[in-house]
Amino acid sequence: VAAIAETLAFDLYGTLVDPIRIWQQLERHVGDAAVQVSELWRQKQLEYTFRLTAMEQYQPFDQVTRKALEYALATFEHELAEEQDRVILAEYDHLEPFPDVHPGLDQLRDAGCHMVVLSNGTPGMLSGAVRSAAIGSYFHHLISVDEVQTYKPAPRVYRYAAARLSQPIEKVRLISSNPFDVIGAAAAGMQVAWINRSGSVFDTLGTTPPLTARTLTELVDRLLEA
Ligand code: LAC
Repeated sequence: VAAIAETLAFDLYGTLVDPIRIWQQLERHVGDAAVQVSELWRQKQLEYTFRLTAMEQYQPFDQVTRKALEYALATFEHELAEEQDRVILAEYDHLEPFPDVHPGLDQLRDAGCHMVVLSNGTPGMLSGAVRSAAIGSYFHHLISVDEVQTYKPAPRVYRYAAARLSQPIEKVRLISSNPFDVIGAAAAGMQVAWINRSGSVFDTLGTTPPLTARTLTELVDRLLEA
């Protein structure tokens, strides 16, 4: 295998593990509304992080995730008993990896990439998620924004990650499916790659990154060409 001498910082939710497929666990509680609830849950979760950052405040991601779930359920006129709520939130630490994740990470590791996770999740959420998805061994560190008490896409997050890696920021590449994360990392001076599994339109707030791939296995080819 040809060598790729890169330091890669991976986003977690939406990039390595799928936060929408949790609708399968929601279905027995909310029936047909499950997909819509899971989508609104994710949307509200991110909106709350952006708002906290704008307010220069911080609440840990597990709390933000719980509050966003309550909002999404209430919107579809569902209220769950505390125990059901707890069960669903526990499922959030067992999200499924996308099918290309294991083969992609295998190839990137074999090519010599130095890989870490950089995520909004709390340290507990990160270790739970990577353990459940069986991807922990690929990563040298699980870097949580909790260590700087502010959310992506604040530049402080990306600068902190580069400092943790003892690398100049322009030597680190953020790998994310979330355009807001890609644009934020690029604005802070990182290299980036966008994983666009669903063939979406990139956010018009920024320019589509030159390095875009549909899957992590395709990312390997793109990095070899670069
Ligand atoms: C994360 C969110 C942004 O993992 O998906 O940081």
